[in-house]
Amino acid sequence: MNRCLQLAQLGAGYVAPNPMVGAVLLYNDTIIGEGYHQKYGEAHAEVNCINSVAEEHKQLIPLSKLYVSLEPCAHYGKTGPCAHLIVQHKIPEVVIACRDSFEKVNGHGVQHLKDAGIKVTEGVLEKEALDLNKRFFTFHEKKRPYIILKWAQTNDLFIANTGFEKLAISNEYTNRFTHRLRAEAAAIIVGTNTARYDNPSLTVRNWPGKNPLRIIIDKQLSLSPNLAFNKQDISTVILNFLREEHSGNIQFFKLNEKDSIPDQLMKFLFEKNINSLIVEGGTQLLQSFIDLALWDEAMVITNSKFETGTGISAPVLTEGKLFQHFNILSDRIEIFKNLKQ
Ligand code: AOF
Ligand code: ZN
Repeated sequence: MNRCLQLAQLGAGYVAPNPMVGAVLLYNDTIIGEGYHQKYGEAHAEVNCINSVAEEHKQLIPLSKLYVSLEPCAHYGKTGPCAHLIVQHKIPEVVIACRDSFEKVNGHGVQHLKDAGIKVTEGVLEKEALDLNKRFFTFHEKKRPYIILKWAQTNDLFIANTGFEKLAISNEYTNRFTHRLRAEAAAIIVGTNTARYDNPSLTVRNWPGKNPLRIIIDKQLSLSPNLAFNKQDISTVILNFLREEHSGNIQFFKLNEKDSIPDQLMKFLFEKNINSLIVEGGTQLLQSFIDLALWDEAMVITNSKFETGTGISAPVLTEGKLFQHFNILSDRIEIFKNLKQ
């Protein structure tokens, strides 16, 4: 199952909104096939695993055990049902890490296998498998994307200078790490001041992978057309009070004035099948998510060798359990999880 999880991760950044899934076929103690879900809309892990078995080993398939990091699907989506494929290949035993909470699959995959007389074992490395696909599970179970808050702060807890000028706080190695986080996210959002003064591109540059959908809050459409986000050919959505337009690279989503912006945003992202969101700043936007307890994970980067004495204060996390921490040179990276979610 560890090998399944390793394989699954090779799909990171390429399969969303689908989950990352890995599968391994074992004859006695020898792996005779392995595969993973490589790209959204293409073959599932089980299909690639079975197809990888060498010609001379094909007769061993009905004598082998299939390990898969997610319950095999039972529905006709962009591909056929994996549970049916397993039955057709007469695989006698299947070991699964966790169930698929997508409502068309949830439990039906396991039931289909059991009905065909296949021995099914569930829950092997379940915690790890649930964590690997935290974005997918949150989306299906909470009907909203997995939300990661991310910011970098000086050792004296500022995120920008008083005049909002750009502050390079984290080092280039940390930036590779955060760009990897971007490559694995479906969308990224910043507030108006951050777009205006920090002028971020919000692209993936220091790591291979796809750019997330960029979302900018600009209620009165007051941001300059010369800002970086207006200049590239990358899907972008401007949340605003004035205009609705759904064609081209830069689209406009009109907010209403009565519901909260985070609530409207969650609904919009769910409808667009966006299963993860990074909130990158500034303080005001981050704090509004914190105050609503509307977040799953927070990545806080503190450069211990950098102090400004004054500036725009960093957000303050009121809840959250420290889940992981490590240093990259003088940057301390802390990852908190919101246990209230
Ligand atoms: C599996 N193995 O490798 C994956 C599964 O549109 P489709 O046909 O690609 O189906 C997508 C759904 O299938 C997705 O929402 C999830 O429930 C499941 N993903 N299932 O058996 C896989 N990626
Ligand atoms: Zn499948």
